[in-house]
Amino acid sequence: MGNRNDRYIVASIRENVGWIRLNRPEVLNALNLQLISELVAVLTEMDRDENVRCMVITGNEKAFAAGADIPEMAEASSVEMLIQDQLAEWDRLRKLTKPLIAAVSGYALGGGCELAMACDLIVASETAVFGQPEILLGVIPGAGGTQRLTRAVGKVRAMEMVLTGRSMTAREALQVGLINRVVPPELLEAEAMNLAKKIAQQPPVAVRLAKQAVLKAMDMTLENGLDYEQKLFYFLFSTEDQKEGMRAFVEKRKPRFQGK
Ligand code: DAK
Repeated sequence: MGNRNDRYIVASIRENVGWIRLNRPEVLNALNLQLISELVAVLTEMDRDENVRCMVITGNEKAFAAGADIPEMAEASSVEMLIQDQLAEWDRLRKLTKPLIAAVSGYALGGGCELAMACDLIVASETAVFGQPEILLGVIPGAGGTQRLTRAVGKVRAMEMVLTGRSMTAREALQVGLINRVVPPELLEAEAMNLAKKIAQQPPVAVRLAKQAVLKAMDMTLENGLDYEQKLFYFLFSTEDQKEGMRAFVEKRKPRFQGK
């Protein structure tokens, strides 16, 4: 990574894992425009960095992120919101090719919950709280809350959360399939790091295509999705990592993946 001079993001790379901390604790990591733009910039940079195989976004013990910055948007007009086009920044998250893990402790509300759901996996501490309270502010979720939450937990649960603003505990979120696992707060970072390292050890081209294929399952018919998967599967037979992976199995040894 080049030199970065971010105000609200702390980023580092360890053992092929890009670690990104949202760092605006005085307002529970409220996602103002600058924070979002710094976050997207660092993720884009890590996505291109061949030393990075997986990325983790985390916050602090009290908050992953308590949503978009309310004072920043409170007096905005529709036209100002439109021209600002914050969604374009958020949309760049969808273009990332490497797996992204959200490590959530404390509040993941509104845009914070949407950010977690835009990640590929979610690890949470027992203190995590997920919710879409936008209705209480006179609006609705604006960065995927009505769509990703519904796909993750089903219509009736999403409807209740979006219509009443009620949030979910980490245990509930685990039970309904919104998140991957729950751990005590002191183990959150280690758990997220272990999961990230596990992914970082896999053959990167296959990881990239696997991510793409699973995401496509969200918006393709089964027939088109199966077709898409098959093409990617055949393509992987042109990689050295496929040869190495299968030969290593036959030779009863561990594979050494090169990312080719
Ligand atoms: N924005 C700005 N500041 C916030 C904030 C937020 N979302 N959440 C908390 N803070 C600030 C508080 O104002 C307070 O600041 P000071 O008063 O100390 O200066 C500080 O953080 C600590 O908060 P509290 O004193 O309230 O702490 P508590 O423990 O008592 O309560 C809480 C924690 C999370 C229950 C409470 O702070 C809260 O209800 N916060 C608001 C949660 C919320 O409504 N979030 C949804 C925001 S709307 C878009 C994409 C996304 C979005 C919009 C557009 N486009 C693509 C266009 C997303 C919208 C949203 O997320």
